[in-house]
Amino acid sequence: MTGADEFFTGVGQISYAGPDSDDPLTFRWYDADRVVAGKRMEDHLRLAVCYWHSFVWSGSDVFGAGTLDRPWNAVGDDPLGAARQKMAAAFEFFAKLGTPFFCFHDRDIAPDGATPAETAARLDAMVDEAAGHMARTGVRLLWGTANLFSHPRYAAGAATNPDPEVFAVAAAQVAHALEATHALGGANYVLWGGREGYETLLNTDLAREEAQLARFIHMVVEHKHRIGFQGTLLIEPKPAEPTKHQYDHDAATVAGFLDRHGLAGEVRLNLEANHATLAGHSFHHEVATAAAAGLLGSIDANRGDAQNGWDTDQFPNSVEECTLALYEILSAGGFTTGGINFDTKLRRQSMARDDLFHGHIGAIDTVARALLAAASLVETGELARFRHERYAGWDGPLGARILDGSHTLVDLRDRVDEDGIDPSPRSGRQELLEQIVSRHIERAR
Ligand code: XUL
Ligand code: CO
Repeated sequence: MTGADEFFTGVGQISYAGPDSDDPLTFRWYDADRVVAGKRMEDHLRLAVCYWHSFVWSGSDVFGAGTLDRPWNAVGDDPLGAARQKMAAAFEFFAKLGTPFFCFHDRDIAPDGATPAETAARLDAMVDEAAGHMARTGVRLLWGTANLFSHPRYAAGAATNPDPEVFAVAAAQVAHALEATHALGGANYVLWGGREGYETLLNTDLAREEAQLARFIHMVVEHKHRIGFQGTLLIEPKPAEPTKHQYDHDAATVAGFLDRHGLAGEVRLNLEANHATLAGHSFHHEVATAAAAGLLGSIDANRGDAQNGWDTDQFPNSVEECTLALYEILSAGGFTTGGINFDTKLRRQSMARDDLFHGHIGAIDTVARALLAAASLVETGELARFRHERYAGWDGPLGARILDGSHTLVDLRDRVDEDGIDPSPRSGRQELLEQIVSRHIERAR
């Protein structure tokens, strides 16, 4: 792409140049075609760029106006023309970066119209536009979603709103966004409960709101099957922000919700690193919890700021944090429909257009290096072997009889008395295991 319609002038195709490269516009670790543990790096990581932070956000915050150089955001009196311009910029970026996927909210790609019919027509027009760009560039859709949190009607939630008419509008919006995702061959559809929560319990009926949310998700499941969408439905947990309390608090909370409402098997999880830390967990904890519950779906990679208590959505830069998450993902068999979406935004002072490249390249190299370390941890089996041996007693006759229900408390009392069972504590070896992880990170090449 050259000429007047090129937005990222001065940046060409980003390519792999190896760990010794000093050029910030090259990959040092991400080598898409390199085979790691039996699969191409690109197919393991399934990287996606998010539309909203990268192309919609102007750099505004609660204290000030937009700062970022984003010429495609100049709307003028032609909102659909501006949306097309923004999409051209987005696909130029995806193609130059070489990431195989992108993710979007309905309102990211098509602005609200004056009437529901105009809003729907705009989305349809922009879905057609996206299909053209996707065919031209080969970029695919990791997931689509609906923005059920920006419009004032959703101030008190969408599905959990006290007004059933708001529920109805949200349902109509999700039906359309799911169809748009299906039309674009999306691999997943995400439900992030933006304002499904409360500001104060004084005006909130928790039991009703949970029942409404469950009904909503059932309707989405039903619509998915009706239209033949083959992708995975994913709920994205977050504990708070924008609401004081969000119902999809963390992986364990959503797992309980899905079980209570007969939704297990229909919905999995999209886990975001910064949401994990806001919930008081490590990202490792959230990924391992989802894997243990069989709910691993996809990842929103980013990082928070240890000194700030809000969702800063910074680009990930900790190889260790990403190695631990990827270790759990690889141990669970790797991504199926999921992948790694960079739900990341620049700092407000990173105003230049090419800063978008710097942020993404650094993040991509971080997860690529983490993949090498995680794959080598899986391959040598050091952690798995230790864990296996730690629980070996449960594969013996005593453990088996406890778990299969044949031993009662009284049986166990008798056995302890008669056999003189007197176990001695064994080391959990945490520091040794931490050394193993460090060694694999240091040697990953
Ligand atoms: C908000 C967030 C969203 C979802 C999609 O914290 O992570 O961008 O990923 O709605
Ligand atoms: Co997210």
